[in-house]
Amino acid sequence: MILRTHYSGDIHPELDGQEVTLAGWAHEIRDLGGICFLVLRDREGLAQVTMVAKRTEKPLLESVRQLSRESVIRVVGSVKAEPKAPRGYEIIPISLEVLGRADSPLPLDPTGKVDAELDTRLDSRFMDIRRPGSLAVFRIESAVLQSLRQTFYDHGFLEVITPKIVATATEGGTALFPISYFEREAFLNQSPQLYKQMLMSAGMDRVFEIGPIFRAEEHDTRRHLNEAISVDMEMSFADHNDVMDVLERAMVEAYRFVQENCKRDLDVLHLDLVVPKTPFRKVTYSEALDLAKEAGKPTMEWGDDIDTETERALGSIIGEHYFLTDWPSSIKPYYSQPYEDRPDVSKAFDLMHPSMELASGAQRVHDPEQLVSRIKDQGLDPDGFEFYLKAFRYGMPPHAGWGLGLGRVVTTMLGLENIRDAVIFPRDRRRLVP
Ligand code: AMO
Repeated sequence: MILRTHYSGDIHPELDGQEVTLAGWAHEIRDLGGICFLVLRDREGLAQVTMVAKRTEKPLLESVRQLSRESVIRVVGSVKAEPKAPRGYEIIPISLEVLGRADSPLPLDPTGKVDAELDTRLDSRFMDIRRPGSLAVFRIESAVLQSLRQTFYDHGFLEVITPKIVATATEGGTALFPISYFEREAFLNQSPQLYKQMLMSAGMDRVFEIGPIFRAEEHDTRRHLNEAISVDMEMSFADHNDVMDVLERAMVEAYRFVQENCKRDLDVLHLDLVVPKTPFRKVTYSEALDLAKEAGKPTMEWGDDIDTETERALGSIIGEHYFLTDWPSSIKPYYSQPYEDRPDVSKAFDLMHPSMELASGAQRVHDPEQLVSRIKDQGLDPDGFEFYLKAFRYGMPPHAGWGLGLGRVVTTMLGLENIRDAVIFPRDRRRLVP
């Protein structure tokens, strides 16, 4: 049996006189002697429960007076239109039941009135998410996921789930988490890269996956975590430009969806969301180096990976979402396809927000011999990739794809300081609980 008839947000003054049952947390108790206010909070907001001492049964009034803040309660009462109350109504209680008592003192102030350090908030994340500002972020994240999935379905993609316990690395240069897998060595996957490509050989044509990726990097930055959620896609009979189009569409649709469906959450965050302008500018790697030089950041040479400082300089020059294209083949993974007439440049791209990278992608090498030689060129052993290479030898279509970091999308969309604010239970070098 569902223990409520309404969320606080479903009630309005026109329900005057109707009996309702609310369930939630005792957000605030204000006892003024002659009158006592209990504010009940649920996911959809706050409801004021009003008790005039003279007109309220003693045991009911006593149970409210003894209630500890943040206890879980269920209130049966009647709606009374009251222009002075928040949302224009109050609840005159008939009965109150305590379903879960809260200890005091609380580890954190859930009203959001008292600021707390990020670490303190993360230590008691369950309590932190009771704060409207934190909840709003995760409601918006849910909307972003809903919108991304819808964009994929609208473009004929199938949702897939691939293994997270794997035998090999996929991305050069990023460290792996080893795990003990019976008598063998295994790892947590860095990316669904090899699997989504194999599904192109399987004829699934267009697939997407939203799931965790694990990177054993020791950096402690505002945009890296050791476990991140990657939104991955792979598309057959398509090139890098086609998948950039899907990425641009997915991003813009996500902004629009949040703008239309998360008004209350955006208000809580005092945000006026602006949908990025399209088409996103395409800046080649070489142009980016020139722009950086003009901006007084001449430290990079062609073939170097773009460092954080240059990335920031580019972000402030360009000032909006952009694609960084045509990367040197030597610094993009072996699976990225070099241009036929310029093998030192690859059909790889990143999607950039002015403050950080959001996604990487490429047209892929689909010729097995070329793939083996690219794997060797990058100092890797093709034997370790046999299960993957096999899928290329029996009819692999041309294909392209990308991976987009969900935490970074939400962080940049909402202007958050730290990716940890956009991840419910973040994992970093220091944090393994909660
Ligand atoms: P890449 O390694 O660039 O590409 O990862 C894709 C996107 O995932 C996000 N991301 C992270 N977010 C937070 N913390 C991290 N440690 C972290 N690492 C990655 C970023 C990044 O842009 N296989 C390719 C994708 C492809 O080509 O399809 C890949 O994994 O937003």
